Amino acid sequence: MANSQFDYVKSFESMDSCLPNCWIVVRIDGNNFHKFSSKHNFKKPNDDRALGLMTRAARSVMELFNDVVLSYGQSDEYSFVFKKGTKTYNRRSSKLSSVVVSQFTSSYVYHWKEYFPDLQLGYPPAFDSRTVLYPSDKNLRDYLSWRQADCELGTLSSDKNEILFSQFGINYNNLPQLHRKGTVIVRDKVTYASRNALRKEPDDKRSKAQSMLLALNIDIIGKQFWEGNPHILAA
Ligand code: DGT
Ligand code: MG
Ligand code: MG
Ligand code: MG
Ligand code: MG
Repeated sequence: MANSQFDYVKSFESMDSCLPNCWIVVRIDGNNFHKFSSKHNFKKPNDDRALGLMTRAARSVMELFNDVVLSYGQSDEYSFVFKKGTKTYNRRSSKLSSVVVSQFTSSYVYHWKEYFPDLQLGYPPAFDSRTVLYPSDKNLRDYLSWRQADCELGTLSSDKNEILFSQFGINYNNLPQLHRKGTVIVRDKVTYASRNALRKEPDDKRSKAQSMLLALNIDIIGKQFWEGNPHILAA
């Protein structure tokens, strides 16, 4: 073989498979969105167009990866939870985090015009990503609680609250749930195929097994959400 004398360099690539039987979370976060949000005049502290675009990009990731059982987003970040037993890319950490963030970023740019019809994208945005493993359901729930508490804290933080009170006279308790709770996307048990059958519509290009995606602005810290959706942790 012509290349055999060079083949050995392949062994320098490190194997980075995620530990078996752990929840795999890939979190993406806007790179220097302090600058990006002011360059594009995002409304402070929450811009509904920007949040909508983030959720649109997250949906695109969940359409690509059926093994993502839940995603949670707020501000310039989104976390994607792969089921414990996922075999996607042989659980290779860098492959998972890089394809997730690449799909997310291209989708963010691709759909920009739908959310900002009157504003041209000023420069190409970037997102970072990391893979984190959580061995127990409690660890995973605590992780997601941490992110949602960060959302509430961020919206509540003294200077932002000051702005809200002094400039707009609005109370935190009256803010939309989107701003207070962030967005959780889950898969409904109704699949596209069965919905289409119900509506007597032909199947579209989406895979028959693919479930409907529901974006919710609700509390995921308390047990109500988890008890109402036991299939998520059972995945
Ligand atoms: P990083 O992540 O270390 O590259 O730096 P940043 O600047 O992205 O910092 P980060 O991720 O800790 O904080 C998110 C920034 O994005 C923060 O400056 C506020 C801004 N941002 C996110 N969502 C909105 C929004 O809806 N409206 C406005 N005005 N700003 C937002
Ligand atoms: Mg950061
Ligand atoms: Mg950021
Ligand atoms: Mg952030
Ligand atoms: Mg290749």
